[in-house]
Amino acid sequence: MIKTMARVLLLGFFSLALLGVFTTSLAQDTSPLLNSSKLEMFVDELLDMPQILGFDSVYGVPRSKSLEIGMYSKKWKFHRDLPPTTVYAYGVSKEAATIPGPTIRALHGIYTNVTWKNYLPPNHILPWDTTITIAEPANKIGIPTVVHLHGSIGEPESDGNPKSWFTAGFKEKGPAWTKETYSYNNNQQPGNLWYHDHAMGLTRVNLLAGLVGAYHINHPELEAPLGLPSGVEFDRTLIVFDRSFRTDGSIYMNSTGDNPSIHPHWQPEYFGDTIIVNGKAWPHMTVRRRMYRFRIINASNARFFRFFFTNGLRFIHVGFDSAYLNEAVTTNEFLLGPSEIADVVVDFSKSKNDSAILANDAPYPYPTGDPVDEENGTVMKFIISTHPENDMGRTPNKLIQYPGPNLSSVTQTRYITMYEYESSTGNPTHLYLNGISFDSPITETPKVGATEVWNVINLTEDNHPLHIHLGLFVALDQTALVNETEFKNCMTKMNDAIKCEISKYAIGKSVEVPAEEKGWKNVFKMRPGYVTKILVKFSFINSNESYPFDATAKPGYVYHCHILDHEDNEMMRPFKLIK
Ligand SMILES: [Cu+2]
Repeated sequence: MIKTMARVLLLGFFSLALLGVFTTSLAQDTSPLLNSSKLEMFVDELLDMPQILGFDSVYGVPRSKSLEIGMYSKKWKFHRDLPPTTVYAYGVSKEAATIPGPTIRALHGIYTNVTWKNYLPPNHILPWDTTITIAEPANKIGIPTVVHLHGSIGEPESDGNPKSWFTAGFKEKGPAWTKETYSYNNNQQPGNLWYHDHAMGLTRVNLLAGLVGAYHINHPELEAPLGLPSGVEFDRTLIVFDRSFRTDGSIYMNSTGDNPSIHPHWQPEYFGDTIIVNGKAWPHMTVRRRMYRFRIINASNARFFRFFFTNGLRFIHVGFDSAYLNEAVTTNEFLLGPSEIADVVVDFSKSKNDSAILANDAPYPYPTGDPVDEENGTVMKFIISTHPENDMGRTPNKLIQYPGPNLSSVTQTRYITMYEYESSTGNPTHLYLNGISFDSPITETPKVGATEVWNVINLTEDNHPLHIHLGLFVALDQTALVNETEFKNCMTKMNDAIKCEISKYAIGKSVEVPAEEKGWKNVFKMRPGYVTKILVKFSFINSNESYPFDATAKPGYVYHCHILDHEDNEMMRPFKLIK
């Protein structure tokens, strides 16, 4: 809701730039803002990121593999007409590093070990705000980083705890530091994951700088019979995010903050006016008149996308986040919050035209913010071959069957309340889960193997995509609060949903979970003014095996809002598994 103010500031800055107050010859941080409408759309071709296998083959037998992936500062061209941008990129070498990073293709049941190496310079390209809790090297030199594999069911030591950060050469380490080489067991269900930075209080700037990449866990015996479009040509990963730039190509982040007397740099939500897919602004892709599979990752800080095709092409959903759906679901549009992953099949043979634009109409902030415009409402263009094809691809109705949510196995019910706090001027100062900071003692201690119900009460005005590490969950229902102000007043005083008689208030309108989001997820979009009931499982969904690691080990796990600006300003809590 603070968006409007940010925009006023931004426009003010831009008009100053037009008046010639700033020129490109000045230092990078004073170059004028780029008006993104000056960039021609669809001039760059969609990139396919480099692929790295997460396993070796010895005489045809798969074996675990050890990878070394670095984080490098380098120049990246986001658009033909934009000067090269300084970014931070993942790659096996500086030359090979890309935005997004390489796609890692792991094999179900085969370990992938990754040594994530920080080669970043002493100082960040974007401003830090030391008034929020951040990873801070003792001598203030070096950029703290730590990699989280989003969607992974893995050991705590390799989970990328926000306080397990390290700087270049592992010189400085955070208080929850574990080890140099992370180990991913890949025993979970096949599906889509992504890796990204997770350093305390710096996640938003480290991702804005480019530290994101895709990771798939493949299970050929289960997936091949589905007959989905496959191979590098027809199975594509699209990593989508928004960015703003200055005319010199540098990434622009409002560095004055909305509440500068409290937080000189932090702002409640970052929004960019240029939409980037696989490292290119509004790219185009030439496709054949047949089916393609797209694994679409929303790697934005705060932007929700409601995707649709301008020519009416539809999406056949086969998975969401890190798991296949039981059955395919066809939609004309769908909403993808920050960090969510849609796995869809698009049949271009159904197109009546020879091009299709993938568009977005989600207001920002979601759901009550500004409407999109031409720039942030356009994602990319598909140019469809006119030659008819005999496409043998299909999308079966039945996909992979996992046991559904079993309420009778629930051993614990928790209430998780989302709060936003404002300054006297009405600007957000910070956000908390359950009214307590990240460093407050742990309150959530699920048992290994347990099934729990979490009732997530959103007392803010924004939709928050809640992400739980390790666990998978099913969204059961979404019920509006009645007399929300009365309930909120009680919660502000008591911070206890039971004492505030939640059952008297959670009786409003019930909103059905969208069909494509009814499967097992690791993120769910929590509606403002609603209680969302989720069933969380701290075990595999694809087998009855127990975790092949000690889930109770240090440094534990976290759950948080995946709007990175919220996560960085304390909308995140640790949790620890117990035996
Ligand atoms: Cu949030």
